[in-house]
Amino acid sequence: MSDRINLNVLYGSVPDRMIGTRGSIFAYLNYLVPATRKEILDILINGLKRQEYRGYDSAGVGFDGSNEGCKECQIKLIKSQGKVCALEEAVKQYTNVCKNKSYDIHVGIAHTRWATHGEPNEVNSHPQRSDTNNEFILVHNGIITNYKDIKSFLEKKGSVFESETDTEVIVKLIKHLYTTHHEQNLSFRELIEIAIQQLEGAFALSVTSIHYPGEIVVTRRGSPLLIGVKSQTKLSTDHIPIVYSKDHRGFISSGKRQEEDTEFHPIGPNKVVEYFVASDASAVIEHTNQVIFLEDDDVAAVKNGVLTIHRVSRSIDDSTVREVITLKMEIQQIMKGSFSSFMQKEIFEQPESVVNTMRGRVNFNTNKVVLGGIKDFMCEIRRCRRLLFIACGTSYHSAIATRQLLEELTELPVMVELASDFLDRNTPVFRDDVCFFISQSGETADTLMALRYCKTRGALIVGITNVVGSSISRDSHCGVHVNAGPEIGVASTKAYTSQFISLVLFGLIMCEDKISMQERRNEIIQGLKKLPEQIKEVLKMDEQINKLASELYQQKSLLVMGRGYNYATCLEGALKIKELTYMHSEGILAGELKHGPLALVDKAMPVIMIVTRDLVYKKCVNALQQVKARQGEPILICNTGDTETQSQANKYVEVPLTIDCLQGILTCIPLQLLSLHIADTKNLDVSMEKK
Ligand code: UD2
Ligand code: MG
Repeated sequence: MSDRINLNVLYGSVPDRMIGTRGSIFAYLNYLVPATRKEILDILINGLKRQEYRGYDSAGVGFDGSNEGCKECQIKLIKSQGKVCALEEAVKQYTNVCKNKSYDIHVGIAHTRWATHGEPNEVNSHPQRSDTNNEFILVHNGIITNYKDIKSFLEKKGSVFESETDTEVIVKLIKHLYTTHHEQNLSFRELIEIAIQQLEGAFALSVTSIHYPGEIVVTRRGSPLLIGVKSQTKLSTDHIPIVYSKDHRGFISSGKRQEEDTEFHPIGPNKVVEYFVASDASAVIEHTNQVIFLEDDDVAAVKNGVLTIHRVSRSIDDSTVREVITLKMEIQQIMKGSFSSFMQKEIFEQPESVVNTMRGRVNFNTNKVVLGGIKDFMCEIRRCRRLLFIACGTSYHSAIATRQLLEELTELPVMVELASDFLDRNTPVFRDDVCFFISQSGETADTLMALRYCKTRGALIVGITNVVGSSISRDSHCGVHVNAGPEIGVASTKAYTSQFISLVLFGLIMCEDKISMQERRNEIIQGLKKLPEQIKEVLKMDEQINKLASELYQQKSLLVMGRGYNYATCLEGALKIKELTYMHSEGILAGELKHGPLALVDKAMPVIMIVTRDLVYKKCVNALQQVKARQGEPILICNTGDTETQSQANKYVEVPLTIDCLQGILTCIPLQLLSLHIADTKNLDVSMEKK
């Protein structure tokens, strides 16, 4: 363990991962849109519910709590441990008084917290406050790494802390700066800009204050945050210009006030408007599809109903506007919508989910790949002696699918292990090993146990997970969130393709400095770029695959054969079929055919063979001949327009040709669809959801 820390000191600072806050933020500001207290609180609570999948263990809201004849509690905080419905209950108790009180202008903020520093109790929940009058309140996701320094500074100035969180230092710092800069009459936004310049680490913040009624300031660095805009009048532009504080006024705390830049803004003053701030778009989509994704260090402020986005200073590659994006995504993204099951929905989401995996990580113009979650650890990873990939089920298949490529690109020994077997064997693990743990949920018990086993032996632990805040994500030293979006269907589909791509991206980073590999690297990156369109092509085969399913559903058994890069597809396809249709199915390495499995093949045995145009094509055709020699009638998964191969079988499904190492992403989708349709045809319920 101490060695690990030393390495980190040598190779760049690594933030203390064990503190900070995950969970989600939701805020609502209505401007000249009258809303009752009850309506406002319903919107806030619902915003939290939409983001529950992000994981949390306590929740809270802050809103105007003043009641008729009672001035003292202008901002009211209600917080509770446990689920959002517990908070909802607490809110109901409170709003029995004056629940119909109506506001033309109101700001409310809400939060779910995943306790990583300080227990999940009410005091540690957000909003955190500056003082017992709740003058400033704030919700935060992320980690403030220098909170101890700020805390001792503030304690010297007389602040008294009530929680164990790093978050409380931010809000107390804001109050401190408000007091010390009082004569400068700072705007709310200027105040927050000064405060965040003192912060190190990662954050997404939403702040409100009794000193700035009807205003909100939100900002981020390293944690996601977006703003939804809902206005009756059409927005006059689709972008919001960024205002650079230094361009305009020399230096931020010069004291000279600048008029708010209303002339830049699509929503003029005194127009009716509502703003929704959230960590995830799924929370705002039911209110509006006009969304602005904030970038790191953007400071967005709403004052008099006008939204402006500021940056303290300009760097060279900064874009000067933030687009107002019209989300195509409907609430269907969180709800099943017209799909018959979540699994079907998730299969059809893959053109988008693979983009989300690559978003912000792959630059297709410069062929540069960045994985923010492991970049600080790359030196250590490059120096390792061996890479281990440990997982179960589908996640294991994603490692099988990329093993050959990872061996090629990293030139390191690569081991791919099933977690249970790995533990059974007491496999030796060393300090100079790098161990990857792949899991959609991040909670897979065997994988988690293997993680702990490797961690105690001093290896570097890297997570590849879909669920932010999951156990594997938290217990790993670093990692990659595959960002496939919530996967609710029990049978993993889009998480698989996203894990696959995440591992490919890792391989691409490992070889970025190897001159001899540049051509290959660039070819793969350009292949990735085309994938979403190609996945759409594969999904068009749905009807044809449905027909195949109706021919196969009464069979007892189904074999799936292939080799090379498509071997993982055979294993994954067979697993999907078993899992969903209760049919026996086996993924067979075509190279092993003559060592036994061929005995299973006869006229009656359905066989699916994957034969795509790569380096093992000839060998696959050879296996195809062997199957046919035994009266087998294989169904092929082959490349679009490959008539030579297609002529060898009566039935085939076409998938577009891509780079060899990515072909498995396209060949696995017909098998996802096939298993779904067989299950449907057999009237089996695939709709059970993950719990
Ligand atoms: C982060 C933000 C993303 C966006 C982006 C902008 C999160 C969760 N991600 O994405 O929303 O703002 O920055 O550049 O806020 N980690 C583990 N184990 C795992 C997976 C992840 O420890 O299994 C860690 C990882 O080392 C990193 C953090 O979690 O510290 C976030 O990982 P990521 O893959 O989401 O990071 P990134 O930079 O792509
Ligand atoms: Mg982690």
